[in-house]
Amino acid sequence: MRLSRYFLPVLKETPGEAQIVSHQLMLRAGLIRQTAAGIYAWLPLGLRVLKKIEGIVRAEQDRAGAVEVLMPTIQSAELWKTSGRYDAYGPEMLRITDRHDREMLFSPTAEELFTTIFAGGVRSYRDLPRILYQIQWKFRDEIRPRFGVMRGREFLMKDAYSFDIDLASARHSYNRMFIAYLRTFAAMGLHVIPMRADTGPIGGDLSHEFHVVAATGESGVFYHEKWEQPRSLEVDADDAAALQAYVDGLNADYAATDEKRDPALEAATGASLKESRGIEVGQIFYFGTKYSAAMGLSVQGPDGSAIVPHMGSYGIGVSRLMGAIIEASHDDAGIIWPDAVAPYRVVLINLRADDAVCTAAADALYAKLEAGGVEVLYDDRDERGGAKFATADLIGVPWQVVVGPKGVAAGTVEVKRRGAGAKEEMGVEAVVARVIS
Ligand code: 5CA
Repeated sequence: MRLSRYFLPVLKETPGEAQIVSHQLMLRAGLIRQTAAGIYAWLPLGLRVLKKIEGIVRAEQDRAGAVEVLMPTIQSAELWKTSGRYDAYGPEMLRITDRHDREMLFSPTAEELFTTIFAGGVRSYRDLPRILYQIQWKFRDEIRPRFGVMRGREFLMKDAYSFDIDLASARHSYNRMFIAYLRTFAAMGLHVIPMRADTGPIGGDLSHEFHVVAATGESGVFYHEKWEQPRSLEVDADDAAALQAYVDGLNADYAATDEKRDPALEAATGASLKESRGIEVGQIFYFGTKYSAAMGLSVQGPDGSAIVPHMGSYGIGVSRLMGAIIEASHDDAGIIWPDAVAPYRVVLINLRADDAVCTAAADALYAKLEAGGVEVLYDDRDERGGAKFATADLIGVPWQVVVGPKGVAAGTVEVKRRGAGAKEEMGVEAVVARVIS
């Protein structure tokens, strides 16, 4: 993509309304714009990152055996009256009246709808277990939307729902999602700690939140210092017993959110206990038959009797993750995207767009990188070098390739890894291999 034809409205000044660095950088780097309190437009660069994050979430859900669907954002109030949550959800639910005075709402989560749709399509215990998921916009009329996409009103969520014949099977589904979550966040370059958590308005008695440790996090978190080391994620998720042992092993090292502090376990953790703040990027719940019973989901068991499936639900804050990744990976000059979620792999800078020879060399390298399947943002604008470097650092693309008149004369370009600092001169032929490696 040529920057001369792109839409990248970067800001020189830090917007006054943004209190935390990720929000400031998302505005400055032209990723998002606020259109109303807690509601954002996704600009081209931000949308690319959102799609990358979504892609990683999707790949790990698919790998865990979950099946993708897409539910509507606008739902009928009837559905929510059936479960009793229409009144219980309170002012966070955005209620809408249509032209026929029918009560509708913008979905803040989707247990009721998934349970109802699933109920309409299964008959027998042989149709279980199943996990369905979607990646869809949600709306919660948060009393205090803040920190940009971290606590928005409209936000993108991956929500999954599991249906199992009994508790043991439901535990296996829960554990599958548990490991899928750890793999998802690791693939984005994030260090995430699973914490024992409260269940809140979703209900149930077993829940974990997944937190990125960051000073700007909204939750207080407490964890064993062992959690500061990365964990091996090698376990066979199809082997229920092995997976349970793996999850039990993780849970043996204390980690809990503020609301779920467990004095006895905490005391046992003793001096090894770390206290910090965390950004909740995901939460998983097991809640038994709460929604299946309410929504009339039952299947025929092996002996012909009716069985009410056990359920869990599993959320990931897809749009919030972008803020969390930036909180975890930036410097004074801007964002440092982990490779897996970077909007482009390379920013190619033509230092002298007014010089025909330099421009011809930069054009040729651009064509070569594109032909090599590399995602390139080509800064072909007629601007000063300093401004181009500042933009490149701000938007945080992992590789910066600089074409200047001196190098062109010598047949070389400059290659720099964002965040690493050191520059390297190399022949044009070597560039593609380097940025792909
Ligand atoms: N039904 C369950 C699981 S699908 C559920 O709604 N869980 S949740 O309430 O924990 O939301 C899932 C994830 O969405 C959270 O972990 C968080 O990362 C993200 N999230 C929740 N509220 C917001 C918000 N206001 N802005 C951005 N992300 C949010």
